[in-house]
Amino acid sequence: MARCIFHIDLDAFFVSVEQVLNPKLKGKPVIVGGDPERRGVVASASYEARPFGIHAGMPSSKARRLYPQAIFIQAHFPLYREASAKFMKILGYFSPHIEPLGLDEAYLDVTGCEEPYSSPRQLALAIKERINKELKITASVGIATCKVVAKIASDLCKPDGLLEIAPGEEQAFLNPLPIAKLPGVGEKTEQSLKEMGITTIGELASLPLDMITRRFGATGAVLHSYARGIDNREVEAPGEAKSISQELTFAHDTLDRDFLEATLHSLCQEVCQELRSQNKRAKCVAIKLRYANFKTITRQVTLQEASDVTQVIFATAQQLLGKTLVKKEKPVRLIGIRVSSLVGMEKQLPMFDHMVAKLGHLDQAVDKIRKKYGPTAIKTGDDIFSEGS
Ligand code: TTP
Ligand code: MG
Repeated sequence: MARCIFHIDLDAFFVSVEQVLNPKLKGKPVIVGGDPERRGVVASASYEARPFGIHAGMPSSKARRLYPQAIFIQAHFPLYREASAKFMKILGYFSPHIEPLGLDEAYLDVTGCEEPYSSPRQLALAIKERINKELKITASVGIATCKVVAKIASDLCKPDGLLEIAPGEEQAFLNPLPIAKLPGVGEKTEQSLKEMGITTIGELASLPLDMITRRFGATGAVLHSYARGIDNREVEAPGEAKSISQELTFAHDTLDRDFLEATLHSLCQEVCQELRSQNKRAKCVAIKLRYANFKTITRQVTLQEASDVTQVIFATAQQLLGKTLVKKEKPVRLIGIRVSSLVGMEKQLPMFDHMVAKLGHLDQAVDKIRKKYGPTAIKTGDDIFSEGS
């Protein structure tokens, strides 16, 4: 059965909270952010300010130059946190499967949860109405069979929108959109894709996979898959995960060992980054392979000591892959990694191994940079090797 995923995002969140407290600000060009005099940046701009080219991340001084009449307000984070908690609580009334992303957005898996509503659309309207009634803030909702398409849909229908992409319509919906609309495509990737003559998501989707992986490594394979409307990621509450997994189906079956390892490395990076963001370590590492004939196997191993270090998890997964490939020489159509038996930081053993401790620090630095500048902002030696090969 096709899944039904909602992506819900509050409109101009910080500004909207300020407008609830001070209704005189409604319908006006309002900017919440740092002081224009003190090199501050725009955090949130009302929709009235956006036609003037004002957007989040822009220096407040530039925003003031573009629109001197705009009303500038300093951010009040405790208020936004309070509104965010209420928002998440409302979502919890409609589905137990919530994955919050930041303060003002969340994925909801509502597969089979429509009762008593007649359709996902009616359910989404009920959620929007409840948010509006309780918070006095409008929300936009994207509905699709997977996360990435739902997220793009909510972005496109803002503000106060609702956009449903029917099962099977994903590719037609994505095709004409500019490449920058694809989550994971930051400014640098957009520029590189443009240099390859790719400006729309459809153009990326129709490009041979190996052209993308040669240029962007395994991250490119994930973007290529998203561009085709394929995203198997589950909606998962961060605190509840019993396991964390990532997998990728290739457009063409492959026997290329280097390519499989490079993909596995990229998947390990994503999984370990998620582990670290949840302050967890894993004791169990498993790989999954699906062959061209759809036969699927998993191989797993228990670590001596739980870890969240990318190099440790990858080295383990690589060994499992090596052992599996020795026995079977069949083309592979899917590769995946899963870590389980998760333990919290409180159960962590002291890190005696100096080398592992160093790798842990390296991971933390990489996480910070990726969080700030996007998944392709920094590459490790393995990524660069896989791009060049
Ligand atoms: P967004 O949902 O990206 O932006 P928004 O809610 O202001 O506007 P939209 O209608 O397009 O959803 O981010 C949510 C809040 O997070 C935003 O109100 C302020 C904060 N934020 C920052 O502090 N800095 C940023 O660069 C961004 C993008 C958001
Ligand atoms: Mg928002």
